[in-house]
Amino acid sequence: MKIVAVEAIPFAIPYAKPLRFASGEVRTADHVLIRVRTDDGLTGTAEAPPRPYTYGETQESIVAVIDKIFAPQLLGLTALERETVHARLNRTVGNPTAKAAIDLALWDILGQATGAPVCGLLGGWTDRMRVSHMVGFAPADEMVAEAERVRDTYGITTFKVKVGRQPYGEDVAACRALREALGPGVELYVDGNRGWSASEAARALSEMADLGLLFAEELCPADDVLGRRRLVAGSPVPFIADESATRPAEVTRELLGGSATAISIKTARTGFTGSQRVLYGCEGLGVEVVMGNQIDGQIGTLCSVAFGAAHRASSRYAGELSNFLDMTDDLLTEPLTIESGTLRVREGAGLGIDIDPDKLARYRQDR
Ligand code: MUC
Ligand code: MG
Repeated sequence: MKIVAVEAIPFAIPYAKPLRFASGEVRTADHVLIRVRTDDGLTGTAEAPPRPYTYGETQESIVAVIDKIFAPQLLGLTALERETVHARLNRTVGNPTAKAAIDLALWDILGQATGAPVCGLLGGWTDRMRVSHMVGFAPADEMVAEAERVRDTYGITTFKVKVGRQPYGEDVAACRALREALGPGVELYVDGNRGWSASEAARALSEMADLGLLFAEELCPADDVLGRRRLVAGSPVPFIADESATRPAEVTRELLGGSATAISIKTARTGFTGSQRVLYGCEGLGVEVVMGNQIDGQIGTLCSVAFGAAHRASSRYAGELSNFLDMTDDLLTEPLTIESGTLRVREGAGLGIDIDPDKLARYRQDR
C-alpha cells in the first residue's frame, strides 16, 4: 500500500441548471479528480471541488498544490500512515478540498485492500441516507416549482432554501411560498451563506417564526461573532455553522463561543479523517450535525453518503446529497440514483467509485 503516485486531473462538466446563492454561483463543475496509486496496483479515487468564495481554492490552485507540494511529500508513505500524511499536508495552511480529497482516496485504498466498504470501516451504521435538496435563488414561483418537481420525481421531502438576498423580504416570501405549497409534512431550513447582517437575519427569522424551520445556517458573516451569538441566543431554531467552522478547531470555537448550535460536516473539506474528528467532538458535546454538500458531483456525493450512513449521529437528519442532479453528466460508469427520497451507499470494497474512461477523456481539461 505504498503511495507511488498522486494525480490531480482537472475536468469540467456543465450544469444544466446553475445553483445561485449569496456568496456565489456554480455553472460548471470545474472539479479535480484525485487518484492515489499504490505499489500493489490499487487506485484510490476522490474529487476536489474548488469553492473560491468559501476557501480561496481554484481548479488551478488545487492541481498546483497537489503536483508541487503534496504529491512529493506523500510518495513512499503507505495508506496506513494517515497521521503522517496529515502532518505533512498540514505543513501547508489552507487548501482544504485538496487535502480532503487525498484523505478520501486513502480510505478508498484501505477499503479495497481489506475487501471492505469504506462505510463499514468508518462505522457501518446503515446503508442509506435520506436526501435533502438545495433550492437556489430564483423567483419564488420557480423555487416552488423546482421543489415540487424534486419531491415528485425523487421523493425528497427535505429542502434547504438559499437565503441571504437583499432586501431579505424576497427570501422570506420564497420560504413562505414553499411552506404553503409543500405543506407541513416537508422539512424546510435556510442557508444564508453570510449574506445578511445579524439584524437583518434577526428580522427575517422573526418574520419566518411560523414556518417551522428545521435549522438556520450561516445567515451572517463569520466575523460578526457577537451578532451571531445574539441570534443564536434569541432563536429557537438551531443554528448550523458551515463556512465559520471548516476545521475541528473552528468547530470547537464556534460551539464554545455560543455562535452555533449545530454543525455542517462536509467530507469534501475534512475528508473522512477530519470529519470523524468533527463528528466525535460534536457527539461528545451533545451537538447535532448535518451532512452538508460542497456542491459535489457524484464522486463527492458517494463519499458524503458513505460517511453519513456510517454513523448514527450523521445519518439522523437528511443529508445534502442531490446537487449532482443538476449536472449534465458525470464521470461514474454507473450513475447514482435517488429513489423514495433516499440515496444508498455503494456496495463492494472501498468507495465503489468506478470512473468511465470515455467520460474522463471527454471532460478532462489537461489534454
Ligand atoms: C452550502 O451549504 O453553503 C455553497 C457554498 C459553499 O461553500 O457550499 C455550498 C453549499
Ligand atoms: Mg452552507
